[in-house]
Amino acid sequence: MIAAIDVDPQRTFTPLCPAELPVDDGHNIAAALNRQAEVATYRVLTKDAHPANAIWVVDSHDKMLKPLSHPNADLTWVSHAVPGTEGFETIPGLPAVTEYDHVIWKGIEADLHPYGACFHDIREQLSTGLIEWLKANSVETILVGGLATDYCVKTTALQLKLRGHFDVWVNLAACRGIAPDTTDSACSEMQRAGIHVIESLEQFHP
Ligand code: VGL
Repeated sequence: MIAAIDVDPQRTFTPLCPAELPVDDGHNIAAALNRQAEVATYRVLTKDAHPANAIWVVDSHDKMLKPLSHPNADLTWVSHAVPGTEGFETIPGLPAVTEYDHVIWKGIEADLHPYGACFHDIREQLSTGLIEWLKANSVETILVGGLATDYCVKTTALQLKLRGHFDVWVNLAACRGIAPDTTDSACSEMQRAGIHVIESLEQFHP
């Protein structure tokens, strides 16, 4: 079986929420995500779901990306993806959340800031159940898209490959990255791990 995973396609990571973590053009991936879901049996949604008072929150963008010495929060970020706010909602053009086969919320506790959707913690001890759900549904091949390529997409794809041992395809047409240099190195890192990084769905040959 094939699963398509929409990684954090939330308004917080788009120019629709400039005070949060806007990724250039992040609001324009819905069509590509919908197309990749058409070739899959299952469609999964993952969402960042953070409390506003999380321990890694700073009050301005220039205080971001500072290292933290906490086992489960490596960097500072401005508040983002708080349930009940616009930033938490999915981008326009995606199906209603109830149309997905499975939905994962991550980073719910104030002292957690995971990037990957397979574990609640960056030490990868506390499963979100995503790998288990995919295996229980006989999924072997996974198409990944979402936001952002260089953080949550990369980490989710690596976890699916290295911890889940799935055949993983990252569809760049359905992703946008925060910065060009970290996006390029994310693609290399994923390829080194045996993940297929493809420009568009035309290159998907499972
Ligand atoms: C993300 C930075 C901080 C992401 C999440 O979804 O890629 N990036 N939190």
